[in-house]
Amino acid sequence: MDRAFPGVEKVAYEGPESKKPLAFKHYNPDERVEGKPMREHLRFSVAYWHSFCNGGDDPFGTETRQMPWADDDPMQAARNKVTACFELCEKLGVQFYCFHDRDVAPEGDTLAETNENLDEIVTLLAAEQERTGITPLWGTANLFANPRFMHGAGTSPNADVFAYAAAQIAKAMEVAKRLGAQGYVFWGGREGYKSLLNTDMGRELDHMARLLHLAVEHKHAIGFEGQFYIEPKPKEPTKHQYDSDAAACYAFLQKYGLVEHFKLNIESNHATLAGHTFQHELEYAAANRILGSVDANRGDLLLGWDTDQFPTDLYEATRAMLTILSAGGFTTGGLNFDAHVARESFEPIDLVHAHVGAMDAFARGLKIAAAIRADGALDAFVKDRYVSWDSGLGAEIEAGNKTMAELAEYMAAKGTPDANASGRVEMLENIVNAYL
Ligand code: XLS
Ligand code: NI
Ligand code: NI
Repeated sequence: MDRAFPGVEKVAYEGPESKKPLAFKHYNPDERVEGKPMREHLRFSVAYWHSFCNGGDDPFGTETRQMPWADDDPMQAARNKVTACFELCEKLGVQFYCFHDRDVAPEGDTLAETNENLDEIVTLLAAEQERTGITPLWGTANLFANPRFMHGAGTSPNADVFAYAAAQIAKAMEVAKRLGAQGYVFWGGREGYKSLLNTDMGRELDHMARLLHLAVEHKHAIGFEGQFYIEPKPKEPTKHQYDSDAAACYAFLQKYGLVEHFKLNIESNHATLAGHTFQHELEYAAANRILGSVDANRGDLLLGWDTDQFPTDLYEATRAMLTILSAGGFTTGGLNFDAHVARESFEPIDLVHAHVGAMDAFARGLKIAAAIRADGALDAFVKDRYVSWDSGLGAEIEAGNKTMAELAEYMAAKGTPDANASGRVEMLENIVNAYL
């Protein structure tokens, strides 16, 4: 195959003054922020499915994208996608990629044939990894596209489909191990319902938990050391998905004794579909110590579906990086661009523009967030807001040293509480704007 992105050079950092479209104005991989190079903070990843599989079709029209890696023979197309993916990652200077089993290799007539196809392509991926040093941020199994998963995978009423899903996860996890993936994602694409009239919700949730327990056991059995993540999403394709948001995932993990084995992969567009902001989901995960990784994209608040646009909103990127930095940054996780180009952006070079802009947006968000933190512009205010809890009565309550009767007695004697202080919402918004 000819090179997938002809004429595109390795994208270089040129600084904020550069007017060159395919240059980084802010992402300078070696520049240190809070004591660590930007590349280690951001840990960018290319999403195989959107970049190399999604041709731009929608319910009203067919594929538009020019995909030089396409071929009538699906296995040849799969081979071509491998080189295209590594060419893109190298030209962008991205260290990671993410994929579903079915993104990289087509299904055969039987599970055995399917696994053979996968093994052939994984050998090519391993060789490209060896050549470039690029590795998977995470792998996953596609348990939603094939019609066999019409009723769900782990939550299917058909036990054989559950078994098929288990077989697919086992294989995908072995592939993740072989390729040295840093993690493995569970996104419950069809783990939900269309109608409660035909659904035994309690039983489905128990089955989902069983599948995840089996995955944990298998992980230990094969010695895969990557981090497990659940990716919350409330709807689409189903009417309701059980992993609807970070709080629902956390409740599920706690109920079934799975918390220690999982973190969350928070996706920006899924947060807004759940009626939350991206930062809310990140904060909730961080507050409960289950923030693991991020699918960095952007929705359209006027539309009610997962538009998966490339993230270019500086406010959003800044807010996200504030939470990620204060949570201590990524360890196994990173920023995976779970995003596709617009249907009308059909040339291969559009994919490069899209990634360059998204990487720059997060680099800028990182620098702005670090500057806000360096000045203590928000932290000091927040800390001070809770000062009544640092000593005296507040500290006693926090320590569990006061009964409700004692508090009633205290307030009866005092009569009225100490005066409240202003929340200064607008002042804080103005402070953040001053850094942008
Ligand atoms: C779909 C999800 C999916 C996961 C991986 O909405 O974002 O792409 O990231 O299965
Ligand atoms: Ni995603
Ligand atoms: Ni999504």
